[in-house]
Amino acid sequence: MKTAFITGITGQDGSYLAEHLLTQGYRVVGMMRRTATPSTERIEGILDQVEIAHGDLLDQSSLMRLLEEYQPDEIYNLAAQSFVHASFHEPIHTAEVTAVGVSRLLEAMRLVVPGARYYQASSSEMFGKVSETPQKESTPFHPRSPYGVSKVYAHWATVNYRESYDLFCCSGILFNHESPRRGIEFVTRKITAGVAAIVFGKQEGIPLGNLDARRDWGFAGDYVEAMHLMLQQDEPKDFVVATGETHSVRDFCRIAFSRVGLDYEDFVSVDPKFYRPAEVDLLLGDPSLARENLGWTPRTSFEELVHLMVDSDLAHHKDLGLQVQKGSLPESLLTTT
Ligand code: NAP
Ligand code: G4F
Repeated sequence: MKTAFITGITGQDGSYLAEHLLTQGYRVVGMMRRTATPSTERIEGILDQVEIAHGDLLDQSSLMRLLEEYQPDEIYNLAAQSFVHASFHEPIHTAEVTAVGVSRLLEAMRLVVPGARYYQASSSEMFGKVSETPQKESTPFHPRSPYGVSKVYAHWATVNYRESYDLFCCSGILFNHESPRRGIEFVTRKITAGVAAIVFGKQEGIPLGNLDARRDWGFAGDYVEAMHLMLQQDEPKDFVVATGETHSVRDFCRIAFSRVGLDYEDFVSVDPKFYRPAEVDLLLGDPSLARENLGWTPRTSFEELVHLMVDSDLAHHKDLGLQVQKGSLPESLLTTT
């Protein structure tokens, strides 16, 4: 039985990856940092099947101790301060966790378990002000936020450990991926949770920032499979993971509201406080290499993703016993279970 060590197991991707690796027969160890209120909501269903280990990317000794104790075959580094907007307000903390934290973990791996395989959660935010479209593995980086800058550092640190010490280190350059488990501050979930709250009379409207930003949005459940596949190859390599389609925030709003028979223009307003000092206007990935080398393709379309998220947020409100005040529930939610 192989042992996988996942940092960020309490996050969106960590929860899906843990579930996927359990189905593949792995022993799964998830690293969690100490917080006043434990954030295990996303892994409630698998808590009895995974081992939780306490550590922090800010603390070198905890990383060394955990790798020594669990001797993982595969390390998935998903932990980060991952919210771009917050990185403008907390640039130093973001750099400490999202950038230097990666050096801490790579160094722990080099010293303690050099034979392990390492996955780094790189990001399409590294392309930032894009110099070509679509973006592929060779597209130059031009990050536009402290988060993006930190991810570029982390990406090159991963490449450097591969080249310097011959370690099996890979980066997945993942474009935006979402799910019903997406954090509420990210735009997709903010919209779908807002739609549900409006339908059930809990909210009047949704204030957003730049509606014209375009992203290549996929489903997180599909993307974690690519992470695992990268560590099963003969040679370590970096891969873009994306759908190859781009849509605007406005498109997302239109589909989300039409799912409940409403027009987004009646509910969405623009509030400059959600604008960023520097924006990433357009992301569109070319996943050809992942398709050819890993046999990976996304299975969930953009429209299916939006519906999946809206339906999940509606179901949550319905389960609370609330009554529909505006619009209508989709057919799938009309039957009582
Ligand atoms: P997420 O939901 O924000 O999860 C981040 C995880 O990191 C949480 O488990 C969090 O723990 C943990 N964490 C934060 N600071 C830590 C620290 N100092 N020590 C240990 N753990 C810490 O992010 P996600 O969407 O799952 O993304 C996973 C990774 O992929 C991140 O590195 C992100 O930057 C990257 N990425 C995401 C996307 C995307 O579209 N989702 C795209 C490209 C790359 P708490 O629960 O305690 O906060
Ligand atoms: O949902 P977002 O906050 O995601 P963003 O900035 O693209 O970052 C996400 O994807 C990256 C991969 O490219 C990850 F590396 C990163 O960790 C994270 O998961 O914003 C998406 C777009 C932006 O252009 C933003 O300006 O939506 C625009 N937007 C418009 N109104 C908004 C809002 N974003 C947020 N969060 N909130 C708004 O009200």
